[in-house]
Amino acid sequence: MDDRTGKILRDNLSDDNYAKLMRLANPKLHRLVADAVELCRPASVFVASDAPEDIRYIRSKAVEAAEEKPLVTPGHTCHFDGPNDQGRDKEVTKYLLKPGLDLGKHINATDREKGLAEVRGYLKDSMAGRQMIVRFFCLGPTRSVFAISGVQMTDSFYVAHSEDLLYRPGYEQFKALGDSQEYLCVLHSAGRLVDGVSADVDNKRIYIDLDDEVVYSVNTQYAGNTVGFKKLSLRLAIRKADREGWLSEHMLLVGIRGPRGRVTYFTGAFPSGCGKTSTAMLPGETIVGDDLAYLRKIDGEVRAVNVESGIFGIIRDVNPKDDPVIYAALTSPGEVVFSNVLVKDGKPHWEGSGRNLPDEGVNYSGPWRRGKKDSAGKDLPPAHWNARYTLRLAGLPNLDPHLHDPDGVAVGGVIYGGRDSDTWVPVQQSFDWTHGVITLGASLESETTLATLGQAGVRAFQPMSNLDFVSIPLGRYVKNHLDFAADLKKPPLIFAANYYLKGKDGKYLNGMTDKHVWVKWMEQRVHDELAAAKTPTGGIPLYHDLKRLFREVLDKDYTPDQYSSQFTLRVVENLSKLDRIEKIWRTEVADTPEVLLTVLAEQRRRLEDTRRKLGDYIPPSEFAPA
Ligand code: OXD
Ligand code: MN
Repeated sequence: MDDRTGKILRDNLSDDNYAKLMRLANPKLHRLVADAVELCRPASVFVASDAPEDIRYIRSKAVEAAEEKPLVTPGHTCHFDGPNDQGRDKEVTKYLLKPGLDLGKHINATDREKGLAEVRGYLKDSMAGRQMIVRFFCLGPTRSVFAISGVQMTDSFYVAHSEDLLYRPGYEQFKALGDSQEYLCVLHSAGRLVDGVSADVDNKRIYIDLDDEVVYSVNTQYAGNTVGFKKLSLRLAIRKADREGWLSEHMLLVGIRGPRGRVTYFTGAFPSGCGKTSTAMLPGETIVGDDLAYLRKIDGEVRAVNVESGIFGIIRDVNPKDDPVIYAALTSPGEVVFSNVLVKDGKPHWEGSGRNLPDEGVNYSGPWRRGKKDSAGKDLPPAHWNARYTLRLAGLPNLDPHLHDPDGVAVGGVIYGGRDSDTWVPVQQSFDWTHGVITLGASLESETTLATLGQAGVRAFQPMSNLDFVSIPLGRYVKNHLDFAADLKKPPLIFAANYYLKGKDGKYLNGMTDKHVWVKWMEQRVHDELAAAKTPTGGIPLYHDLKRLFREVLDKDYTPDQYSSQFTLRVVENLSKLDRIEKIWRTEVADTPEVLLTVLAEQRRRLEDTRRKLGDYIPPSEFAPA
């Protein structure tokens, strides 16, 4: 350690905390902590090991500092973010790039020197009077080829506590790997607080320095902007995966039970707020993860792990009928942090819970009663659309036994899905890996939700549901997917799901629980047990298979009319979608792989030929089993 670093650390850390840091023999880490101390000037520094007393300390400080308020159910607390800090802020989330580097139009970036000066300017003295917490985590199972270490420095006990629920402890791993590891680093300050809430949200910045692999986040508390190992390190992991030949994805990981006790694993990429967690939590199935997955090829198979070990989920519409397992976890004693819900008499409330909402209480806007308006004069909802819960996977009755398996689980299928009211059928399977990556993954669109700030309900390009986090040129990102499994004897099958298709009357054509039938169909397709009808865009289920599955899975009748309206091929909408997607890949992305345009052109030709023969809207009965 150089003299200057040593002096800063000795002057600012108590003996105990200094010793904990020094046990990690990594000079770069010591410099990073010293730099953060010098920049942010905290009153003290707490270095957290994996010891239960350190974790308990953080949990109790989150309450003592009033960042979380205890609720009546033991273990439950509630945190509020400010009214303008209720979702990921894409506008102010940027990559810092050296001159000459360009990630293309779809990726938000700024000049490195300028950006560093700006964000470090906001971080200067930001922790005055507060404690800086230094925490270590392991992304992916420990002692695994998938594992990546991470260190977070933050002045928010809420952030540090949430991370404890969401990630595997990493101090011991960090110690074991010492100087022989690459790791990710996040520096966060909530900035000036008024009533426990970040006050300077206009100066919110989330900047990702691709050079030093450091993420800076300031003047915000919303976990999507501050819990560094969620979306912030996803961006750095995508670069690492690109260098090393694996994939870092915005994907759930779920085990689906098939006939004769078989379990088949699926990854699923859905944009935020589009059914990802509820797919991972389907009753009777097993959850490995609900948000982030690393995928590697091992011994000729695609294997995947959950980067995390907890859930930061959208609470809206969690009710005993649609999400029984989560609902039970949210209403029983146990460690849960609620955020931006309505609190009345120490109990959390949210929309779509199946219970009546009270007419008054406290929410992110302060005391609330029905009819309260926001600054634009609009009715303030009781709980925010993006209100959340944070909990550990451990303890959930449906937890998959392989969550911490160092080899991960073998992936049988990949699902892409967005919020699409008018184009894709509820479920379809691509013809092969390349066709799936291009026409399903790279062609994904989704209507925006309030998981990010801005207008909801606008159709947006969302390749692999990962556009917000891609940190390499987009063409290269897709090429990595094309190359990844194309050389495997049996690559995972690729499917698309659309839970949000509407009929002519504007009503959803499916119930929330129908997704369970689609994944059961996929499971049997992976094992070649069911036929599919071949349409110009992919394979779709046959009526009699769905009729059986609706009865078996949901104990529901499924009529030929339902099948026909849900699985009618909407040629007009599919062609318009191709126009939009082709235009983007042709004109807005500089390094689009040639094969992507060829495969889209083939899809167009198939759609146009079929349209000439069968018209604009083609019922599924017109398509023969392949
Ligand atoms: C999330 C998100 O919180 O994608 O998972 O916003
Ligand atoms: Mn997500």
